[in-house]
Amino acid sequence: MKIFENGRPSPDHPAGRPAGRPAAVDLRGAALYPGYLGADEQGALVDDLRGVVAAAPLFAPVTPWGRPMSVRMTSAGRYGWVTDRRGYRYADRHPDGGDWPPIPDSVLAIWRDLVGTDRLPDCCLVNFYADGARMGLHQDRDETDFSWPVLSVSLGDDARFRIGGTERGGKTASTWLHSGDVLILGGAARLAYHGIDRIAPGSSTLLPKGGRINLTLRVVD
Ligand SMILES: O=C(O)CCC(=O)C(=O)O
Ligand SMILES: [Mn+2]
Repeated sequence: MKIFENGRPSPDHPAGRPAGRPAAVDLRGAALYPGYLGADEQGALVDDLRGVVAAAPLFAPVTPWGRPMSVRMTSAGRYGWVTDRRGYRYADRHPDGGDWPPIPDSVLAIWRDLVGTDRLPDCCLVNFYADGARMGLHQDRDETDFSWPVLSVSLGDDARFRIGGTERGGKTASTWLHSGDVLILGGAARLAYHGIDRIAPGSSTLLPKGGRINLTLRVVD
């Protein structure tokens, strides 16, 4: 069943009407669920992510052109997304050689709720934004099947999210993502250019030392 029709979640799909949750707002074809996760759910996710980071430590990625990225990252799942001089890719091991830990059930529950149970994500990319970190406009296009959406979860400090169309250099729109917001890039927006301009330090108390965590769930192959 299609998740999106005309750029909006289909009313026949769970993503169109999550039970007892806020409805989606259309953000240039992406579906934004403001305040999707309550405070307790956000706290439980952070606890589970501590376990992920203990098993697969955050690392400092470098672009294929040798530029350090300002976020630190790790992954959970069958694959992790990595970048270094060899390029952007999914890898079945952490750069240190260890296994990626499983995706916590608290994270998978969000996917089940909004995308369904036909297929679960293979990768949960974890990005950590300290003060000053950002992410340039890019497409998520290292996956095999773009009919599966990318589901993104924001935790901690607010972030200025920018989204354009499927061509580089087109018009963009931006909005603040807050802790607990969930965003789905699917349908016509699956290959939309998007990025994070900046975070707002101190805007959330969820993470004791501040900063922002973003999770993106992806079906890889
Ligand atoms: O931090 C975000 O909200 C977006 C992250 C992102 O686009 C990515 O990891 O590909
Ligand atoms: Mn992305």
